Amino acid sequence: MINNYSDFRSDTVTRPTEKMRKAMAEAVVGDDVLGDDPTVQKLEALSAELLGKEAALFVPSGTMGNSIAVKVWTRELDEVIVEERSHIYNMESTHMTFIARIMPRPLPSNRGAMDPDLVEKNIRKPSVHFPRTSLICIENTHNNWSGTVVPLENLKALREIADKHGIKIHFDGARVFNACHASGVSIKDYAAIGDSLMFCLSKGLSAPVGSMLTGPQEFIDEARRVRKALGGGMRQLGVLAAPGILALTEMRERLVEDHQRAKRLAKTIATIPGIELNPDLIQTNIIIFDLNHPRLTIPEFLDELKKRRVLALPTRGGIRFVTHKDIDDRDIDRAISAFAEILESR
Ligand code: TLP
Repeated sequence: MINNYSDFRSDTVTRPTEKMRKAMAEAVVGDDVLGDDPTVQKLEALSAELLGKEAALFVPSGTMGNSIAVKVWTRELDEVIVEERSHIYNMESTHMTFIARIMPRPLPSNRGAMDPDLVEKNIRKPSVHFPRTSLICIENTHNNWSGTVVPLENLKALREIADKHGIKIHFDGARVFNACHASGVSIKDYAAIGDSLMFCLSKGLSAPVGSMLTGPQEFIDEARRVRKALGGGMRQLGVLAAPGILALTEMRERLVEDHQRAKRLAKTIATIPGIELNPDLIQTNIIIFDLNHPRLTIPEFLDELKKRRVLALPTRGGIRFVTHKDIDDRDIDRAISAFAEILESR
């Protein structure tokens, strides 16, 4: 509960823990643009080691991590294969064209899993007429597919195709640790799929700010230059890296609780008339459902929820609820009562 609201809008709303605030106050810092902030170095080394990558870079946001990756892996006149509902394609304010100046090629999928044959068919043959396909972007868990875990077998098949054609893969792993818990796949196995992988510290892991971009040393060296060019070079960054270290070392295990609460919420609201949701599809901490009510639109329903101190967001495909550290069992109960009260009284 935050300020007496049950805030299901996103796991980005999580407040830093008391321990994180203390670590921020006490962080040993240097000047990270000059390369001598020891706390940032520790976080970057820890991230690289955890994922089995050569190096890592602290970036202000997931969006900047993704935009840097696309910029470094591509050249102008290139094309990048993306999944049609992916965050990188739909929700990052066009950085693909604005920063990297490449063309995205969106492909349909089965709940986030792109058909490997279709991906291969969409890799351009060399021709003066065509853009050059240089990158495939994948997302796991998949936000707009209701936090779905994309099967490892599918990702491995995409990796094989990328290798066959000499193409890179960038992995948007904003919530990859949620995927690890739900599937039992190790973080190293997921990281091995991508030439680069970005994960967020500031979502379920509850750090106030920041994401990590990981990959080969040469890629990270170039990524550091692009981060500076985008205005993302930060000075006494250790104050933000310190809670990031706690996010990585202490907050991963508890993500399981978020998944359990999301399942309980989904199972109960799915039985309420007007809610269109298959609760069996909820694997992690994101629930997306549609509203089918004769007298209530989605904005009206969200307003009614707000009156009952429950916050959620409209999204593609309906309404999104996200569980996280600052949602406890009472918040779930409050949301369930609010649903019942609003929908059963009309
Ligand atoms: N997602 C946010 C909003 O942008 C919608 C959210 O509330 O879910 N990749 C994925 C899969 C994401 O879900 C997000 C953020 C990002 C990248 C970007 O991260 P930030 O917000 O740090 O730029």
